[in-house]
Amino acid sequence: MSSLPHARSNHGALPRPADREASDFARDLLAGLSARPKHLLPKYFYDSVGSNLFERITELPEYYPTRTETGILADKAKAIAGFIPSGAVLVEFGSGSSAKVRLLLDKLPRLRAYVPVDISAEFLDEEAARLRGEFPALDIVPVAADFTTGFDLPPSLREAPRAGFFPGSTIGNFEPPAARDFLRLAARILGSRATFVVGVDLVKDGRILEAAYNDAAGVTAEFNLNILARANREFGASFDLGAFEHRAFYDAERSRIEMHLVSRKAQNLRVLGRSFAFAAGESIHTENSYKYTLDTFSTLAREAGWRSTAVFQDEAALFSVHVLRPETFSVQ
Ligand code: SAH
Ligand code: AVI
Repeated sequence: MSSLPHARSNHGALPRPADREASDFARDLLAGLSARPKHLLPKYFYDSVGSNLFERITELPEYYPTRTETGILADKAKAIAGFIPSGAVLVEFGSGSSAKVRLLLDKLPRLRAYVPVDISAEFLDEEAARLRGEFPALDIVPVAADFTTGFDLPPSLREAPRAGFFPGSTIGNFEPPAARDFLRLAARILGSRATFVVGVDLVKDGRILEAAYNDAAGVTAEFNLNILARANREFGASFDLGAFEHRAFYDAERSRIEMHLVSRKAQNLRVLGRSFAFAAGESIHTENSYKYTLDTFSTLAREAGWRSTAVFQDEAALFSVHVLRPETFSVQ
């Protein structure tokens, strides 16, 4: 596993995560715009602007996942917390505003530490500072990292038992093979006696799904377009945001929402010294959001070495929260 620096005050030879992130974005942007079909990785939505836009999405009436998962966690917090041993380090993958973990923290007074991991470094720091104000006795150790590449826990925390939290159905933004790879990596990070709590959005009527990704207020469109706005901000790219249209639709066969940015006209653009041609109607595929059933997710987890030991869902079966344990876990 490669290791990433945890501190953002790194004055040594290694690039700071923010610098590394910017150069990864440049490389992947050029590769994605050169590919056919054009595509970008959804992790690049999340600079500070993107993280704030995502927070607005979570409040939209059409975007049921956040309030539904929050409802499940609020109802089942005690039962879920019961799987996490006292003295554990709780690692959250893609923590964003750390809103949902508060429900678990309230029930876990004896945690060794909370480690929010997120690629959106500035937003992560702000949210960690806010959380410290609310949980002054808790050791909060933010790690700015890409959770797909692995990271080390600070040495002082390496001996404690570990639990993972991965809410929001961010697992759905991976292709299924990449989701398996991520789950295997999480197993290595969390160890053989881990508990891993994963929020997974469920397959449902396509109309509910399409409404969730095509909100009337246009916030999801702004979130999608932010990936181009970010390239303009960071690299002086020349994307005219008005010349691209947000499109999101459900592919029932693949059980996924696809998000695209569709060029409204034929256009040529310069990005980092290179020129890219777009035909009218040509799209950049920016995100997939896979939806699972309880069984398809349990199977995926099993293929990555995890067993779903408990699963909770809301009454309308919109969303699920799985409690995973390593297949080899045995109660001692
Ligand atoms: N967990 C929150 C936020 C979900 S949004 C919730 O349930 O509401 C997805 C979060 O994952 C964002 O905060 C984003 O910055 C982070 N993220 C996305 N890809 C990532 C990656 N590869 N590595 C680390 N963080 C990532
Ligand atoms: C973070 N992730 C699970 C969100 C999702 O629903 O796939 C991102 C998102 N994209 C559009 N709206 C929200």
